[in-house]
Amino acid sequence: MRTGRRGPINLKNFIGGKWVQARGRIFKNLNPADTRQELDRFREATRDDVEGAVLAARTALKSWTLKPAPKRAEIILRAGRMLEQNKERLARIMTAEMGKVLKEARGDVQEAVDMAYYTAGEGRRLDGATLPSELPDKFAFTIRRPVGVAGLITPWNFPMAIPSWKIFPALICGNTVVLKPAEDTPRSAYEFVRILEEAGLPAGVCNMVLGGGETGECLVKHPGIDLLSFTGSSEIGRLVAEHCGRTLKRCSLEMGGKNAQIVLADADFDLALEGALWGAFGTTGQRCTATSRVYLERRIYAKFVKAFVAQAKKIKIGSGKKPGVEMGPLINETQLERVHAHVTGGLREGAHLECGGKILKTKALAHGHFYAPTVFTHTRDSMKIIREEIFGPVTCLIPVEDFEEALTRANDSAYGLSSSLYTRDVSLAMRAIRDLEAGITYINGPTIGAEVHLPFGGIKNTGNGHREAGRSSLDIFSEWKSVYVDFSGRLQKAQIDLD
Ligand code: UN1
Repeated sequence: MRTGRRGPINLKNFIGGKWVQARGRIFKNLNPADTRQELDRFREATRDDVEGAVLAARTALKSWTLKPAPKRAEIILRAGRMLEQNKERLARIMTAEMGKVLKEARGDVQEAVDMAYYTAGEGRRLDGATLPSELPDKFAFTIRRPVGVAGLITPWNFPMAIPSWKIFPALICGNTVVLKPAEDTPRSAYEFVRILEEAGLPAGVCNMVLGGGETGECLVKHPGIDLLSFTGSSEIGRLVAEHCGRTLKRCSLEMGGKNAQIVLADADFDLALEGALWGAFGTTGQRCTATSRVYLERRIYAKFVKAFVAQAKKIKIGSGKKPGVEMGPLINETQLERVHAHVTGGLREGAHLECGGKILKTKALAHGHFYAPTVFTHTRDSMKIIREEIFGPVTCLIPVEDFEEALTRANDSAYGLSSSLYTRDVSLAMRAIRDLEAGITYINGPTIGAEVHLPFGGIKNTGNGHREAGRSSLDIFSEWKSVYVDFSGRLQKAQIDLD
């Protein structure tokens, strides 16, 4: 993404049901596999543009809230069908602007379809609880109320799936929203919002402002926003949380990961190998759930390193559109430089580079942000490549004596998103399920691959106690109200009238 001066502006903001041009700088949407190809242009939303979007969302709030949830669900269901019907087209758009291989882009769209269908079902549920009262002739129950206007800030690595985790639950609960998608993937967001519009979402219920960090900051700080849901780095997440702490806005954060896969000697070796490769290099390592540490029981360590490195070297790299390509580019130059800086830092700290560690500049790849699959061994736990999120195709293979050591070292992290154990030992699998400090644990599966009907999120620096997707997402986007109905006809005093 660059700023520039000329060219037609084809992407606009969506405010109050209208596509309107923003007033800020011009941004270009470039193909990360070949940056000579400009895909789109848009103007960054300014403070005034954000103001308009929040106002539109606030204006639409009352009637949307009063619309029965099953009716809100009908629109979400229609949007799900349209996403499904357009899956191939949307996946191609996504691959072009984001770089992930087509198969994965289809998966990303599918995740949004799944989320739409799952959430539409909630339209006829959205249940509270009916509870006994301690007093006679008194009824007690709970209902969900919307929070209000939700600001949604989404990243570029899952340009449809992650917006769907936020938009659909927010809408089903009766909130209105302002979406600020990542500036690197504006087109996917544009297509998503257009589908919502065509599915019949009333004007102002979902608004979109395009732009970078400044637009995001305007949204976060706008007093008309009641709730912020953010997915991105822990660094920015902390700033969002600080502001929300001061202003008492609700905020749900989904941030980084430093996910570990443990492989015990009794595991199915080939299965664990395949899982680790997919976890480390799928989406070019640009997943918060990516496998960046692999703890291997010493008995299988050498064999695993040899096989893993051999496979990593064979990964076919190129444009995600090309059949047979297994790994696409990184999203932009900043990320490319960042990943490379992590790798050179690792080398400086004394880690051993088994393969990769370089920006790829062959003739075919010269115009994209391609990085070689990178494997480190001989690391120390204090190294930055072991401690910090890299968000690229870089992983570390680490020998351990046994399960106990693997568990301790896997847990020795500031993050706690995903985790995995490969073993045939049921008791150790149960120990891992209980003791791995993470929001997600896979047994005999890689650290990536979450399904939409289960809670998604993590502990420590990964999150702030909320879970997206699943039923738990409803708790982000609704407030509980407790209701007491007294039909005794007299004043009854809880905790005082004991007989
Ligand atoms: C992310 O890692 O950034 O579990 C989101 C997965 C996907 C979502 C990942 N369903 O890998």
